[in-house]
Amino acid sequence: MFTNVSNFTQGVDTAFVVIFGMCLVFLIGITFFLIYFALKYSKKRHPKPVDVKDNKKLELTWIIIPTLLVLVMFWVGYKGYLPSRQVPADAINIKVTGMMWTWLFDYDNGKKSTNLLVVPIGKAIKLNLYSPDVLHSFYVPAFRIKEDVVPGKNNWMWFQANELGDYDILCAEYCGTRHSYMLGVVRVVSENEYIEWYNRDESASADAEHIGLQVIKKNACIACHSLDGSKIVGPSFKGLYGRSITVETDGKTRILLADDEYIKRSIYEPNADVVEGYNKGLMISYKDKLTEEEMAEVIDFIKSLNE
Ligand code: HEC
Ligand SMILES: [Cu+2]
Repeated sequence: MFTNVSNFTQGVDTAFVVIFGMCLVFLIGITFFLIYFALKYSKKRHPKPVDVKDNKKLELTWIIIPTLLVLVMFWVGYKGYLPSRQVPADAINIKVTGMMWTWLFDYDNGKKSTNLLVVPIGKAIKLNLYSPDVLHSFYVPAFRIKEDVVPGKNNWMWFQANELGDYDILCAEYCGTRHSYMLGVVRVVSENEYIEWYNRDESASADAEHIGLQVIKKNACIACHSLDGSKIVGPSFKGLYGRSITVETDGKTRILLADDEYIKRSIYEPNADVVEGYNKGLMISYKDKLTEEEMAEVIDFIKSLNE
């Protein structure tokens, strides 16, 4: 509480403590008087109760005091909230895609990151939020920030981190079976470290890894597809190539051979042929996300899992 981890922590914590404090005072006060009056004015001690009617003073008191208290709550809440809608003009823009069940971050130089948001300390960061599938909510508890990620609606949020370190990202909107695994990290680094990271070409440094695997990781396919044969949300990539797959096409069952064409169509039009035993509509189309070259690498990688 009352840390300075982000520029919003103090405003939000103040509102929380003020409202919580008022509630606590009322909880204790009301409970106390409830018991006290129940005993003091019991039928035994007061066989003939007085009927209080039209007491203007009393009525005004219980209207004015609670109204003032509610206004105080509103005021501290408003003061804590307002800055979150006033983003500085020099903020760094980062595109955030919340999808089942991964966070993707796109920087404006083309740099991509999956489940890891790297930001420089002391700089305003504006996050432009998108969802290609269902409702999600981008939530960093330590920063006291949370905003819904809604398909078709371009929400945004901003923050400035004031302390170095790693902070959890959660999804705060129930979005399907693996919602609770939709985790990420905000990494706050020094400005130099940030620039170094921002300009580093990951694909060159990780050349030991198959490019197809890099594409699969970057696009977070592994949130739903395993590489070791185990079934997660979708079928495993292991042993897929060359197998006969039972699919459902427009309500009819048929058997297809998993060749290049099949895999390509599964990725570009996932709902055309749905693999038997799996749910339709979970996988989005990657038509505008994977280039032809990336597609070829993915197919090559899936093939290599058979060796
Ligand atoms: C949200 C979960 C999810 C994500 C993310 C996802 N998929 Fe899928 N995928 C599925 C499901 C479920 C199926 C099976 C139903 C169907 O055919 O649509 C499937 C089917 C497939 C198939 C056909 C598999 C088979 O056994 O016939 C391929 C190939 C595939 N996905 C590739 C990918 C690639 C490549 C990515 C990343 C670019 C990806 N998927 C991302 C859920 C997902
Ligand atoms: Cu989610």
